[in-house]
Parts: sequence; structure tokens; C-alpha cells
Amino acid sequence: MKELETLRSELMSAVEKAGSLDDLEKIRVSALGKKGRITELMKGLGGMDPDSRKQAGQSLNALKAEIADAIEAKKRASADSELEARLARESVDVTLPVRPESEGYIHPISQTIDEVVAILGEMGLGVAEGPDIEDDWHNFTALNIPPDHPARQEHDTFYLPGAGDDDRLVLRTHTSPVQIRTMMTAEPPIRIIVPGRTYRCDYDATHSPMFHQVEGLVVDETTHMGHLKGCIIDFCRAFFDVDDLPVRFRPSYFPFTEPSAEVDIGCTREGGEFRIGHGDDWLEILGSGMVNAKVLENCNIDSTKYQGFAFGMGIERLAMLKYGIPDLRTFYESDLRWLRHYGFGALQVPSMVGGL
Ligand code: 2NL
Repeated sequence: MKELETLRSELMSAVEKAGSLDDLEKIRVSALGKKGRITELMKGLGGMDPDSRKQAGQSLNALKAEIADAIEAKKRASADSELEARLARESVDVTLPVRPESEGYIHPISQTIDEVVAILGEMGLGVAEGPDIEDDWHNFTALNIPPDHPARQEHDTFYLPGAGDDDRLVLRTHTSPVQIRTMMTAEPPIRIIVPGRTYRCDYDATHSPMFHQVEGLVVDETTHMGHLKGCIIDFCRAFFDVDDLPVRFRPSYFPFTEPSAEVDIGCTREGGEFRIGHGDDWLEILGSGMVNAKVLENCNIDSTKYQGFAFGMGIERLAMLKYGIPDLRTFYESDLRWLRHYGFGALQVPSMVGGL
């Protein structure tokens, strides 16, 4: 009996001290399991005389029930407190701000278009768009591009099948036909930017058959070369985020502008790399000019009353220069690793942050 009492207090205190459901399970197995201490004592009953067996049997059964109850009660309490601890530990603070998730990336072409549109939009130019498939007149004739101009030759222009020479359709070779359509339908003053896809039959390290352009057009009664220069100088400085970026206008020729100027920005060239900003070198960035009077007249705008300036630039080239992308072809490969490297998070317009 004394032995049972010792076993009882030993087991009860072990149950008392048990810190987890695991501990309790171990105690249960050690006391009531197949080879448990109480089980072993029960096995010993068989060798006793009937009186002792009866008494010892009752005591053992009582101890067995008591220990089983104690373990069960403690298990329940322990499970409750473990759940409570877990609830406290894992509670969700619904007031915390949402973690940023990377859902996708803005393609550098889209980012560059957004930046150009943001800068020129601040100056009062609105976005105009038009079809990728054009007729010969809007893409060439209206722009004073004569029939024998090299740009009209088969190898530069994608012609759509099925039409004769006069009414043939083309994939637009520049975004200018959108300006033509705008001048045909809107009254001056006109202030537009035209971003979009353009197509030329050309493919090598620096040319893709589909590429992007942004062109600008401003037409009003008093528009002059000074407006062209101011607009373009401010644009270049905001886009490349260099306040005193040197900008040079170099005489040039385009059939649709007269006079025409190509625009260079200052840079330094070290080895194959160049840095935009100050330096003793120049980098061509866009073409521009005063809208040729013939083009205004082709669109039924009185060239004795109105003048305009226009400019055009290649988006891929701007993006490559600004973001240090070395190979034009990578723009269209849809390689996610490339996009993760060169792409942008949502709603990022760096030049709006730094430049304006
Ligand atoms: C370049 C040159 C230029 C224009 C585009 C234009 C459009 C109309 C009338 C007059 Cl409707 N001009 N656009 C003018 C000068 C240059 O682009 O090198 N682009 C990549």
C-alpha cells in the first residue's frame, strides 16, 4: 500500500509539472501503457492470494482511474492554454498596411512613353492616337514625301496585299499620319503628342520591324522656332533629369518640315560607354522643324495665318540611353528575367519626381 501511495504521489506530481500535451502523453504511457508501471502491477495480481488480490485490485483500479482522470483533466487544460497562446501569437493585425506584392512590371517602352507623355502633358500637349494601318496619302503624300522618295520604296515600307498603287494600304512608317488626321479635323490651336507603334522593313542589332515613336505637333497663329526650341530644350532636360543639359540644334532636312533641325544633347564618351550631361561630345536624340507650309495646305490649314512646329523621336533609343539597355532586340523577347531587371514597379515616373 505504501508503495502505491508513493507511485500515486510521484505520478500526480509529474502530471502537475507536465508542461505540454507531449509530456502528459509520455506520463500516460509510462503509467498506463502496455508496459506502464500500473499495468505491470496489475499483471502481478494473478500471483496473490484472493484476499490480498481483491484489496490490491481495488486500490490499483482506483489509482488507475485517478491517474487517467488527472491526465485527461490536465490535457484539456493544457490544450486550452496552448490554443490561447497560439491565438495570441498568431493574431492578425488588420490595421497593418498591406505588404507590397510584386504583381508585374512596367515594360521600359511603356515607362518611357509614360514619362514623355507626363513631361509634354505638363506643357499643355494632349495625347492623340490613330490606326496602325494607313493609306498612302496620310502616311506619305500629305507629308510632302514625293513618290520617288527612298522611304516609299518596297524595302522600307510594309504594304498590305490586295490593292493597287493609288489606294494601297501600309503599316504606318511613322506616327505622323495621326497628326495629319488631327489637322484635317481639328481647328488650330493644335497641341498634341502622338505615341505609338510604327513599322519598317528592317531588322538588325539597331533596327526592329516594329518600333515606337512619339511625335509632337503644335499649330497656332504665332507659333515660331523659339517655341520649338524652348519646348525641346525643356523636354530633354526633364527627361534626362539634368537641369543644365547642353542641347544643340543642327540644320537638317525632312520633307515635312522647313526649316528642319536635328537635336543633339551633350555627353561624354569613355570607351564604348557614354554619360549624358556635360562633355565634349554630342548625341543625336530627335528630329524637328517648322511644319512645311505645303503640309499645312494639304490639311486645309491656311499657311498664311498659321504656323506650326513638329518633332519626332524613337522611344527605344530614348529608353536605351536613359536606362542603359544595350541591345534593341531584347525589348521584344518577353524574357521575364530581363523585365525583372529593367522593368519598373507600378506608378513610377522618375522624371516627374526629380525633373519637374
Ligand atoms: C525623326 C524625325 C520628325 C516630324 C517628325 C511632323 C509631322 C507632321 C508635320 C511635320 Cl504631320 N512634321 N513630324 C517632324 C520633324 C521630325 O521626326 O527623326 N524621328 C525619329
